[in-house]
Amino acid sequence: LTRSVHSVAVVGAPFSRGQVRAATRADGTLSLERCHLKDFGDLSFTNVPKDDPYNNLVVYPRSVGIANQELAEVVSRAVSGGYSCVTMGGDHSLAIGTIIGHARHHPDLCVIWVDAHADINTPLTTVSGNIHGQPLSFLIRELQDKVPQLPGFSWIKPCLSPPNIVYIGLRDVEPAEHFILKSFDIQYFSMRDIDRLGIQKVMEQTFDRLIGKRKRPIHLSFDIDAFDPKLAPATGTPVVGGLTYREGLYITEEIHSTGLLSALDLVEVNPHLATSEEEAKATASLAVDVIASSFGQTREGGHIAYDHLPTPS
Ligand code: B3U
Ligand code: MN
Ligand code: MN
Repeated sequence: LTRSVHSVAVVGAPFSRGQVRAATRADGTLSLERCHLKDFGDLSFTNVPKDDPYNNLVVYPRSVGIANQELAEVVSRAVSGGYSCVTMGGDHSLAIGTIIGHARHHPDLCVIWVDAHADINTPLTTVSGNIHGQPLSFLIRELQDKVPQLPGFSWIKPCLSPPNIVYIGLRDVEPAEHFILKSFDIQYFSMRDIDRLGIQKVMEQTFDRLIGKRKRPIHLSFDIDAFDPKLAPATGTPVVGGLTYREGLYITEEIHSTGLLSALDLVEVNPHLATSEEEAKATASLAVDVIASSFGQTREGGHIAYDHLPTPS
């Protein structure tokens, strides 16, 4: 009954310049059953002085650029070392670095993006100016003739194509983002789709699309704001009507059972935005549940703690 031990690298990326409000690493210690954990520590990002907005709008481009360049190095080192790589954010702009770093070793990876938001604005369509609303625009090859080069972004090599991305949980998509999803035929399951199909069909169709024809490594980019704000209040841009706890964990349980999870981002947990200690704790422990479940913790219990029953003497 014993399962093979999984090697998991944990990277802290307490990075907040992709959005205006600060974000921090989901706190608390992480321990995973059946996993050998290697802590790569918290990255200390380079401070970029005079990081003026691009176009008077897109904030901290150089800081975001260089932080992601460093993060990509660490993730690619972890993945080439045989680890599955967990990155704890930090805001969602860090997915630029984790996905590029992951793709250096696994160019054929696919992405499951669990989020209330599509995070696919270009620097020319963004309204907020925050780069955490734009990471996918820098990663999709087919979009590059619509994406200007930001200062600090020259190292970036887009590594994704529309058929290799599926979104789950969308419910706050801007008009330009919707146009991109439709014109590039990017698959998404909005909250409405989840209501109609149920989370089980959603996962079936997700895997049909991404790994139906060919097995490939999965990059799960999980924004905690995909959950309903009642469950995950400590986040920067909560949106009503999100995933239930059960839907969220079903997603990660199914991803675990493919055996293909190779990197995971857990982002947008921000204890500073909680209005009470309980809110901060609830959000952080939800994040830990998502990670544990992605690496094999099941709701029906473990299979390793007991391998025989005590006999009466
Ligand atoms: N779409 C908006 C809001 C947003 C995106 N991601 C988050 N918020 N977390 C934007 O800023 O581009
Ligand atoms: Mn996001
Ligand atoms: Mn989001």
